[in-house]
Amino acid sequence: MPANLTPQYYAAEEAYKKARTPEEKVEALQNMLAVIPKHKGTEKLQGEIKKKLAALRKEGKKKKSGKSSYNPFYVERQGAGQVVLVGFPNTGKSSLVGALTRAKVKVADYPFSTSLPQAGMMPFENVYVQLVDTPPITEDMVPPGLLGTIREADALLILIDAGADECLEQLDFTLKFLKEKNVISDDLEDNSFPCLIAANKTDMDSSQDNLEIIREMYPGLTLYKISVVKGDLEFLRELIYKAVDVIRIYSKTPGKKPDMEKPFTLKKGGTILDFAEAIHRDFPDKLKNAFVWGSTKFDGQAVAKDYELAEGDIVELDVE
Ligand SMILES: Nc1nc2c(ncn2[C@@H]2O[C@H](COP(=O)(O)OP(=O)(O)O)[C@@H](O)[C@H]2O)c(=O)[nH]1
Ligand SMILES: [Mg+2]
Repeated sequence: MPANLTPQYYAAEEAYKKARTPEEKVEALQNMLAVIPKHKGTEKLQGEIKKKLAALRKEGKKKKSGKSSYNPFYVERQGAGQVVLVGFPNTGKSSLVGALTRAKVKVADYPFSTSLPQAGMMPFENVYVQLVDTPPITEDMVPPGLLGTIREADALLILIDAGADECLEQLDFTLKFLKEKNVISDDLEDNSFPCLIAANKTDMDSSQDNLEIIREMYPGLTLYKISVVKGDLEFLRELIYKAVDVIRIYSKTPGKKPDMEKPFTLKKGGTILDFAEAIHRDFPDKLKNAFVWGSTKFDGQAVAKDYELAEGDIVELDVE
């Protein structure tokens, strides 16, 4: 798919090339991410930019040992992917993160009880997805720093309160904000940045009427109805896992059975080289041969380094 990059993007890329200090580079890369058109054709490029950002941050952290530039809105990625929750006060973000993970989040019936992002790991089958609870947004205030957290995510989960009178306004504003900041594109379905939208508190009586209004105003919008209080959240767990868009790859040591319990996860489209790097950063250079069970025609077939892996593949790497 063509990337169809815009002049704004090329300008941002130019600024990156000119950047000298790590800080300038981080800023330039963030800018590139902000203006890059969000669709399937640029997915790979977006991934590369995120990788560079992560590497720079790692470097920065090592040098400063976390002293001067600690950013509480930066949440280090863990597990198969990172999904950031976004929503108004009291929509149930913390409750949901608490229900899906073992994180000790603060749930309260007063607004702004969450002041900084907080991560928890959500189990799904044999992998974990990182969920990030966040401080709320409102028409009057979006916490400074939150946009950075949002941009770093692999996917977003927008939460609205189906029991609240201003349920529709919550959805309107949240989408408007994310579109204005170029996080999501107008066509929600055609987004390289998966964005789930869920309406919580459907156990409340008022929720039916509120959701009916949303259906009228947003025909065709995929809105998942949940109630953290009632539970039944398994389907959401799966949707969240699917949103991070990864494949699971199982590693096999020569002469041994593969480890089917702890898969490595790669972004969809990941290759043998990406897998090698996921195991150890020296591996890509040391890699001699690779064999695949699963997506290949034959079991244990030798493949090239740019071979694109598929969900469930078992891979044996032969390194120097
Ligand atoms: N009725 C109902 N109340 C809920 C539900 N989920 C959360 N709450 C309540 O809504 C309030 C705000 O929840 P919280 O998770 O702190 O919201 P946050 O501000 O978005 O993090 C708390 O009193 C929760 O107990 C739900 O599904 N139904
Ligand atoms: Mg909260």
